[in-house]
Amino acid sequence: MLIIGERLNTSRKQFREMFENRDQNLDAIRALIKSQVDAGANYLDVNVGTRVTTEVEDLVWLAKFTQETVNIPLSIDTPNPKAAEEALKVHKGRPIINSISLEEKRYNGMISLVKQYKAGVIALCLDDVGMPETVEDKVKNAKRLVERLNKDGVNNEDIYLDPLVQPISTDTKFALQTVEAIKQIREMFPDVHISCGVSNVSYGLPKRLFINQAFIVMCIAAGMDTGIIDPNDEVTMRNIWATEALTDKDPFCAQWLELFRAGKLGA
Ligand code: THG
Repeated sequence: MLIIGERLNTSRKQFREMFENRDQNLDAIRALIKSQVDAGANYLDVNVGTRVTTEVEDLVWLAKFTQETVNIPLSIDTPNPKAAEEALKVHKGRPIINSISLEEKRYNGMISLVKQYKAGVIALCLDDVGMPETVEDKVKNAKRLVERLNKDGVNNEDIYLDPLVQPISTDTKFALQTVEAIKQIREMFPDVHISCGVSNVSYGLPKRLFINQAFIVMCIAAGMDTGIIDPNDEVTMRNIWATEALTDKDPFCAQWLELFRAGKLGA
């Protein structure tokens, strides 16, 4: 599974406070970056969306600082093509642009960047009509996205379809609908990536982590291969590895055995 670390996001109180006084918190921010990579993140998501008036310069700062600290690429998380463009200018390696959608303005603003930087792109199953309300809508939007991106020269291996995880505190059918959408999208497109912001599912509930830890198992079993998650949660990571072994994604259980030998499965 491709792990995108979610913790560099100013919608999280802890990071927002660090970021507001970043000159006094460089060591703490560095530690937050490094700990995610040490825990197994392959990409780090960078999101300063709450900083509306300074988003462009703040995203550039965070992208630069992160890549001076660790040697992995970023998931550049913004709906704003200008912010994405400036962050891409300072980015090293193969970025993921998070995200494009079927919203006309967003699609047109982002697609030229995807092509110019040969980036991976997270594609939200969303159009100008709004959030998809049914499994059928999610899958229909996924199909439209793949067709349109292919037509614009983007290969399936660079597309990360995001069926959009909504909180079960709003409607307890939401988790199952996402899982069903993942299943159907996986059947339709065996070689496209499917990515979810798993932690969204528990928004508004206490003890969110327990819900996230269970949900990620369901998503992987349905065919998700990329997750925007908290890699510093050991149970989440263990659940990912265990589910990969259980779903034939870990030939000969070699990864599981290697993690055991390296002492990464705990006591
Ligand atoms: N799809 C895509 N991108 C995304 C999302 C998605 N980016 C943002 C988000 N959803 C994924 N990232 C997060 C980051 C943090 C939390 C949830 C999703 C989160 N964090 C705190 C926590 O750990 O409990 C909340 C409390 C706090 O610290 O303030 O909930 O779906 N493409």
